[in-house]
This record gives sequence, structure tokens and C-alpha cells, in this order.
Amino acid sequence: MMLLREALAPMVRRQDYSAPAYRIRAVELTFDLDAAKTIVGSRLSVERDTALPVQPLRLDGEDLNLLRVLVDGQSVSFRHENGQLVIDAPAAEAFTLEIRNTIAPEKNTQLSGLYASGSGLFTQCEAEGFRRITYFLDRPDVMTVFTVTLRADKKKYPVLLSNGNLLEQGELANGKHFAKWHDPFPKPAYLFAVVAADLVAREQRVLSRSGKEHLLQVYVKRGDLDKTEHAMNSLIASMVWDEARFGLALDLERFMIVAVPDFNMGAMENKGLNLFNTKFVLANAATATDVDFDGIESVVAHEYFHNWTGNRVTCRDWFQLSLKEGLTVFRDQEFSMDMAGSPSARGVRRIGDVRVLRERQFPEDAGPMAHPVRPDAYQAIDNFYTATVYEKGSEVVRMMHTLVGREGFAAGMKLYFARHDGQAVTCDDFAQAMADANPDSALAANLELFKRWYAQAGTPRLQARGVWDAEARTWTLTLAQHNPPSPGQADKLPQLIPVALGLLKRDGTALPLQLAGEAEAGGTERVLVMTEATQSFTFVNVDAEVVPSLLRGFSAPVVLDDGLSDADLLVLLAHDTDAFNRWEAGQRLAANRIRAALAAPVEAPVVLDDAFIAAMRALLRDASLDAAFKELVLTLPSEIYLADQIEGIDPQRLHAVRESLIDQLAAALHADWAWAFEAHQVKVGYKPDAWQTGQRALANLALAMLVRHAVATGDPLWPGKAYQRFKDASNMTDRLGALEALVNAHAELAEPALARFHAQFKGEALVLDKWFMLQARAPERDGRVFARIQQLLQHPDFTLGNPNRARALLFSLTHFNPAAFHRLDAAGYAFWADKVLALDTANPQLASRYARALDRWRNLAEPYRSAAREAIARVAAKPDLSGDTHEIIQRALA
Ligand code: 0A1
Ligand code: ZN
Repeated sequence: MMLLREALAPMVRRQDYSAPAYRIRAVELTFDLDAAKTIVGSRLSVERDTALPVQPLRLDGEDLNLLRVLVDGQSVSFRHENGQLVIDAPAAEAFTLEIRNTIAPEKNTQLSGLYASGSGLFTQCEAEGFRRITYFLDRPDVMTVFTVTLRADKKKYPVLLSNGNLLEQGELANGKHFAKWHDPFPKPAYLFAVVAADLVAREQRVLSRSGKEHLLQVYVKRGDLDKTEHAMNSLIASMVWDEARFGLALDLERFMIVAVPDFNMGAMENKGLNLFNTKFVLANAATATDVDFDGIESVVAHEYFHNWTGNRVTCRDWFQLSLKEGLTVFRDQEFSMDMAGSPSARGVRRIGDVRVLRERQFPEDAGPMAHPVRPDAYQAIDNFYTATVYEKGSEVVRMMHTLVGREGFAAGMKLYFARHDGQAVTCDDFAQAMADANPDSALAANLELFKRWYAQAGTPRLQARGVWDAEARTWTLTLAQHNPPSPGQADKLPQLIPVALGLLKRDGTALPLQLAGEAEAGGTERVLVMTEATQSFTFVNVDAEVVPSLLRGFSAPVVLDDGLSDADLLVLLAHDTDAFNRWEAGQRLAANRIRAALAAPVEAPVVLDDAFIAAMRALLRDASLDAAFKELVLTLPSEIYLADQIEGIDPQRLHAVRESLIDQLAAALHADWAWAFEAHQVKVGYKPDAWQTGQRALANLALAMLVRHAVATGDPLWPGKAYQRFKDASNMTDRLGALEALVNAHAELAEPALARFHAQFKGEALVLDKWFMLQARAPERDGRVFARIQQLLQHPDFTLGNPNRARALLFSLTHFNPAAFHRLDAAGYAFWADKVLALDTANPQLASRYARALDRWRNLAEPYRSAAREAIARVAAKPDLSGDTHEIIQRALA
């Protein structure tokens, strides 16, 4: 059985890369579109690379029904081998290959290739979906000029779209019509897209700086036009930003965004025709929260930015995925920071980005799926669209930015495009361009060392200890790094770690920094570049003991052990000018308390100390700080983050301890929460900007604390107020915040509120997702949340077939609600196994992502650990598991 599976999904290795023996210069595609049976005609202009030895032409294909194959108009002999169509050594160096095949979009539940969603037909081709449409050289280094003719029933599919420019459209017999599209830019097949659906579009004509006119369109189903303004604004803002910051202008006459209700991922950057999960397009104040608005802004920007970083310059092979993804995430993060405006709002965004990294990527790096930013091997490439490739990849780009500076980075980008526009290249090519454009930088001086970030998996541990020498008036910082082993990488070499730092005196003022050997002090913040396993840096003219603020702005994706005491952390929490480290000090103070409680006997009550409470109160009341920042500081580190940091975790214990600390913060700061709630009401019209978002976030946190405390003490006032606010809210952020306060506190009023919410929004798919999600993510109490999830599986609005809905209920439990999932009776694990198997037959990509909920089973305490292992073994025993899920499960058990 093992053998059979591995035959299905052989290991693909980076070192086996070889250039394609054939190129496809141009392709003419015709689609006779129909949900049950679509006929695909393909005319390929193929060229053999005469510099290489003659070899068979091997075309990728999957789930295709082949009708005919012609070479230069003549039938030709071919064979099928390992899922490929093989034509033995065609005679000519250049020839035309004609292929006809059929596909069945409505049976395509994988949502890869051409599939039906809502009443339309849509494609998803990254990474290897094009081969599910027709036979092709489905690899990113084969770039082709596409001309596409679409024919379909006009009533059912009035809108027919593909990449590039519309050449022609018109009527056909039998109620059909056609559209012919041409994309002048050669592109890999993964960037191909087709849409046939009944849609309407918001349109806007814009001029780029060069004076060129562009048509922007956001296509949605009828009735959703009033939810497209924010996506359009985000698109325009992205265009302006990319021209201003990097001199990158839109190269297309027409740029389209299309909303798709069933979508495996967030969105897809197909050339000129971006396809989006509806979740990242549709928003208005009544249906979407501030968080949704933010998500739309960053995903629209992300896909738009791919037009240069991904499409104009693409990846040589899928091992280079982070070349486009890490860089594009970096770009969208920078864009969102620039959009946020103030330094404080930038800091808030940075904290949010680091939170995502540490909650998703750090556990990945510590588990069985740990892989380098540029992986060395995979079975299913779909499994490598990971937090490591995306978020850690972005941190790697950010470190380059730190090392060469803002201007230097822009110069590096310029050189990268000058060298590689129109090419399919590697991560090395990008790093080389950055270094070459900045020959005097620490990056250029240490390029090979720096590139270990691409090659080594795992999160480096950075130990930092400072010693003050009163007599010499020096303070010496000794740094030591260590990177624990990960699968396939037992021994790691030191990495280049940029350590941004400042030194604070105990009164909170910043010390001018002067390293030994320097003539004078230069500022109060700088970046030390660590290049060895251990290294010391001596600062001079230090007259008193200092508190170091290390790794400011989270200048490297490492785990820092700086040995600071609670007293030191309180200084940083009160005074650090770096928003990230100030927040981090508060998180660490809280984490220290949680750790202490976990180490104490179970019966010992967990009591929050006055110093911590006073510090939190002072921060909450500090008039000089933004609400958004306060909300972040006053939110305790998540169970997911903490669980990753603690060995042999008991999720129930952790939940109980954390909940008890929140209860105490709710009680001790009761008057402050009441003040915060009243003081942060937004009294002007709704706008999802940084200021209003912060006000609402803090007011919602305050309300949650007030309701929690009221439910605990039996006081009806705040639950009543929350219910009223829930009913009267003028926007979804406030409405959902109030509902969440009731549900999370297990208030009696939660039930009528949930019923009312469902009735009010039953026609809005994305809002129903919130309704499911909210219930599934509520803090577990006596198994109630798990029981509710079981019930919701039977709800008429629940379906496994829509990825957003499946995520709202299933992933909410297994990925986001550890205390509901990790149960003593192992029912959560049984649930997980059942759902992995159910998802796997229909949608392997979704199933394998879902399966990853138990990646870190080895870090669980008993009896959780054994029970989790048993559930994984049950999934492994299924004989016809998909290649995607098989890879995850087999790694988990390895
Ligand atoms: N390139 C897209 C993400 C994406 C990846 C794979 C997909 O199907 C398997 C779909 C989308 C992005 O980074 O936005
Ligand atoms: Zn991307």
C-alpha cells in the first residue's frame, strides 16, 4: 500500500531541476464552456531546445478526457506515462501541436482547474491546475503568449473573461456568444484564468503617472455591487503606492478582479484577471468588520503587487515560491503600514504581522512540516503554500531591507527588474540583485551567510546577556545563537541576525549609543549585525545599569532569550519608544505569570500581582497612546502562541490558567474598562481607518471584559447593555463585538442574540460564516462549545463543500480553539479524523490544510499525545488517501 501511494506522489527535489527541453511560444485555446462537459481545443506552437539532447515531449495532464492529438495537422503516436502524455521525439525543431479534450467542471470539487461555483465557471491554476484543463508543459519556467476564445450560452454566462485584452466578441447560433482575449505578455500556465458567469462590475478609469489610461473592474454577482467600493479603492491605492515607492506602473490596459464564492485560498494573481475569494472583495459597513476591511486592503494589494513580483518576474520552479510570495507579502505589509499613516499605527500593524508569524510560522518551524523558506523537496506543492514560504519569507526580505536601508532596497528592486524582467528566476537571483545594488552593505559583505535564511529550516534561538562594568563605564552585550534540529537538518550553521536595539536607563530615558572604537555616539537606536555563533559588542560611556531593548521592531524572526527580569520588563512596558518591544514587554510579563501558574500545583489559586495590574491600568489610561495599541497590550498572549513555547503542553490547564487571568483583569480593572468603553465610542460616520478601527477594537475589548465580569458576578447590567448595542449597532464591527462579548462570556442573552443575528443575515454567506465562526471559537466551558459545534454540523446552512463555511466551523475548532479541540475524552481528535477523511475525497487541498491541526501532537502532554497519535494513525490507514493529505500525515508520524 505504501508503495502504491508513493508511486502516486513521488518526491520532487530542487537539485533535480533541469531546464525545459521544449518551449511553448504561443497557444490558442478555445473553450466550449458547459458545466457538465467543456470542450477544450489547444493549438500549441512548440519549439525544441536544440542545445539539449533530443528527448520525448512530455505534457502534464490530470483528469482529462483526451479526444485527439495532431502534430502539424497529422495524427501522431503518443502514450501515457506517469500521468503525462508522451510524444516520442517529434521530427521537427518547431511544430504545431493540436489537442482536443473534454473536462467536467461541475464534477470538479477540488477547486483546481476549471470548476463551477455559484452559477459560474472559474479557473484556479496555481500551482498545477492548468494540467486539469488541458495537456501542457505545466511548469513556471515555460512562458507562453495566450490567445483564448470562449464560447458559451449567453443567458447563463453573459460575462466571458480571460487574461489580457478583449479582441473581439459577438453572437453565435443557438443562444450562444463568444469572446476572444489576447494576453501580450508571455506567462506561465499557472497565471492563466477564465471566467464565465452572470456578473456585474464596478468600473473605474484611472491614469497612471505616465499618463496611460487603465480600466479597472471589480466583478461580483448581481446584488453585491454595494460591497465593492473598498476593493476598488484598495486597488487604486495599491497602484499609486507601487508607482510612488518602487516606480512600478501597471502594464495592462485592463485590470480585473472577480469574486468567487468557492475558493481554496485567499485570492490569485492571474495576469490582469485576479480571482478572489468573496471574503477578500465584498465589504460594506453593515456586513463586514474592520478586520475584514483590512484583509481586503492587504489581499487586493498583495495580488496587485504580484503583477511585478510574480508575473513580470516569475519563479524558475516551485522551490522558489518564496521569491514571489515572501517578497509580495513584504510589499503588502509595507503598503498597509504606509496606509495606516502614523508611526504608532505602523507599530500596531507590525505587531499584528509578528503575531501571525509567531502563531502560525513558529509552530510550523518546530513541527514535522518544518521546511526552509526555499524547500528542498516536496510531494505535493500545494502543501508548501505555507507560513514559512509566505510570512517567514517576508521576514527574510525585511531583514535585507534592514541591512541595506529603504533607498538601498529600492535600488535593489530596480536592479532586479532591470536584470530579470520577463524571466523565471530564483531566490538567489533576488538576493544577488539586492547585494549588487548595495555593494557597501552588510548584506553584500555577508551574502552567502545571509542566504542561509533560505536554506535552513527552524527558528533560531538568540540568547543575549549584558554586563555593565562600572569602572570601565562599559556595557557589553554577548549574543549567542543556536538553531535546533528540524526534519532532515540535524546540524545548523550560524545565521546572519540583524539585532536592532536601544538602551534605556532605569528612568526610561534613552541612552546615546557609542560602540567601543567609535569617535562619538550616534543616535539612540542601531542595528548590530550578528554573523557568528557568539559575538560581543561593547558600548562605552555607560554610567549606570541599563535595560536593553533588543530586537526592536522584531528585526529578525528568532526566539529571544534576553534574561530580563520582570522589573526590567516593567521599565520597557512603561517607556520603550519602540512600539513592538513595548507591547512585547507586556506580553512577556503576562506569559511569565502564566508559566508560573502552570508550574504551580493545580489546586494553587492563580493570583495576578498588583504590579502587573497597575502597569496594565496605567497603560490603559495613558492619554498619549492610541487605542489600537492599548487593545493589543491588554490582550493576553494567545493559547496557540503559548502552547508553542511550552514543552509538553496540557491545553486544558493552559486554558484554565489563561481564562482565570483574564477574569482577574476584568475584575481588577472594572472601573477602567467601564471608562474605556464609554471613552472610545466613535461618534462620526463609519470609516475603516486606523483611528476608528482602534477605537472600536478597544471599546469591544472593554465590553467583553465588562460582560465577562458581570456574568461571573450575576450582574445583569452589562449583558443588557451589550444586547442593546448588538441590536442597535450601525456597523458590523460593533454588532459582532457585542455579540461576541455575550457568546464568549456564555451569557444567557447570547442565545437570543445568535438567533436574531442569523435571521437578520441569513442571505449573506460571508456573515453566516461569522455566525458559525463565532460560536466555534468561543472559549470552551464544560464542553459546551464542542457540543455546539457538533450541533452546527447538522445546521441546514452548513456545508463541507464551500471552503469558507468549512473553515468557519471545522478549522475554527481545530486550528483556533485548542481548549475545545484537545479533550480528555479524545472526541476532538475523532472529530478531526472524520473530517479529514470526509474532506479528502472531495477537496484534497482543503483536507491537507485541515489535517495540519495535529502537526504538533508530539508537544502535547499525556493523555492528549497518545490519543492524537491514534487519530492520526486512523487517517493514515485509509488506503486511498490523496497525495496532499498523505504527505502531511506521513510527516506527522515520521
Ligand atoms: N498565489 C496566491 C495564492 C494561491 C496559491 C495557490 C492557490 O491554489 C492552490 C491559490 C492561490 C497568492 O499568493 O495570493
Ligand atoms: Zn501571493
